[in-house]
Amino acid sequence: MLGDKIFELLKQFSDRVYGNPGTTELSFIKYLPSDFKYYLALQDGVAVGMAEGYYLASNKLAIANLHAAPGLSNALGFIYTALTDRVPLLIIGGQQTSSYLTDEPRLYGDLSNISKPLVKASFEAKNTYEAIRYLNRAIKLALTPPYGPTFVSIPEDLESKDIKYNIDPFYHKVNLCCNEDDIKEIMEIANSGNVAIISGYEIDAFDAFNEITSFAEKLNSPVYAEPFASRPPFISSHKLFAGDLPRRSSEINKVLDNYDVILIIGGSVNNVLFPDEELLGSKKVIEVTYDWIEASKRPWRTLVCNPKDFLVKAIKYAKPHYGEIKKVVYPRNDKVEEILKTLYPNLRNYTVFDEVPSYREIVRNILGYKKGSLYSNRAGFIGWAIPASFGYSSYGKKSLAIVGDGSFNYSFQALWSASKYGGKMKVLVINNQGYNSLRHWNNNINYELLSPNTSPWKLASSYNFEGKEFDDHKKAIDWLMSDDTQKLAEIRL
Ligand SMILES: Cc1ncc(C[n+]2csc(CCOP(=O)(O)OP(=O)(O)O)c2C)c(N)n1
Repeated sequence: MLGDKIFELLKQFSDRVYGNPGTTELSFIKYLPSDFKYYLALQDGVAVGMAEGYYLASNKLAIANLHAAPGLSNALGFIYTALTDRVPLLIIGGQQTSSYLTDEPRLYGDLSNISKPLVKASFEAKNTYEAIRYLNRAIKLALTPPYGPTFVSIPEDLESKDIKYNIDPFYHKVNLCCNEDDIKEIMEIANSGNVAIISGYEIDAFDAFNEITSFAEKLNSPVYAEPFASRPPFISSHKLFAGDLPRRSSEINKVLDNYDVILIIGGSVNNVLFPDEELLGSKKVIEVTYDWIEASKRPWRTLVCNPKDFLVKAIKYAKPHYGEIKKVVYPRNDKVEEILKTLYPNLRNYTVFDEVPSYREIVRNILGYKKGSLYSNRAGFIGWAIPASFGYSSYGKKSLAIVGDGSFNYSFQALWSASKYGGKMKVLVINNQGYNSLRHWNNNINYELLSPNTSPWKLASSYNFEGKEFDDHKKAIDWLMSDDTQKLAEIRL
């Protein structure tokens, strides 16, 4: 049957799928092998967020299952986030019965077109052969850099149809080596002025920490984190680390004012939140990234290749520079700093999923970066951290989601999955009673409107995810981090 063949293919990549099914996915679930796990999420988008967390932990293809038009459309925000975060994610959606699609029955939708702007490719199978071939194609596309989600719609009746098809061992490698002559040319430009390096999330994705450290040391140039870095871009305890670039382009320009050449490696500056002036207008900018889509967004020099390979080959051309290092000045908040300083020595090997919009710079300043230590999303999407954190812990790793009370309310259903399937996941809610990052900008906006006052710990407890509220942050962190059980501590500011 097609259902058996699908799992024969999927087993080459994973042992699990994250989803929320409806009637059109039951025939897919029917063929679930006993050694392949279906992680139930209580909301469609949450399943996609969990799959993203699984990818971050495992570095493997993530698989999600969504329910026809209602489930897919309900999950679009999370799919957009997976696209922006460059997550290799295969989404399988159930479609209505193939012979009646022309009638457009309940649950039917043009799934390919609904998903199209937010995935690398989307397909709908008309028969069993197409289903297996489109799945194979969607997997290859998801795993071709820059990674991203792909979508395959399979009408529910096809799963139980016979198919004669041999699943071959999957082999798909993409080589993104950099050309030596290009590197030489780029490094001549780099050596012509005072260089600042901007380092991005690809350093973590390609595990190029040693390479970027040796390269920066040879150049003797400061390293800044790209704006809204979603994964650790450098080891922040290193003396050349100069901080996270700010949210406004005018402020980024000020920080980088002293440097003539800006070398962006493994990331981009496109993710600036407030584009209030032309970014790096007067500079010689060189961007080295594996992401040709991001590279296309700016007119400056771009080299599209593997940043790790670039660093390995470029180091021999790097000449030392002797400029002053201008460090980023971070925003302050005494209370939040105290909480994070208390947390830091207790973190042990917990990976942080950060979603405290007002305090993100403070989180980074105090907890710092090291390989795989901290994740957030690139899309500016709130509600991502708790599902992603559970997906990460479902792979057997330890995670701590630090979330605002506002962010918590978008996707706390993931705590039900955490409670059902177990794992080592913790949650720290910093409750400032509402949307501080929005209240903060304009005093004329109705404060009440932006201040939903909720009690996340009560919602967590309703799913048997142990939660407690604290005024004293020391007691909160002591309770939260004293063992490896799943817990949520809420601190009211
Ligand atoms: C899915 C989504 N909806 C709405 C927003 C807009 N938004 C950005 S921050 C924010 C408030 C977040 O509140 P909280 O997590 O408590 O953090 P705080 O602003 O208080 O620091 C909102 C609603 C968003 N970024 N993403």
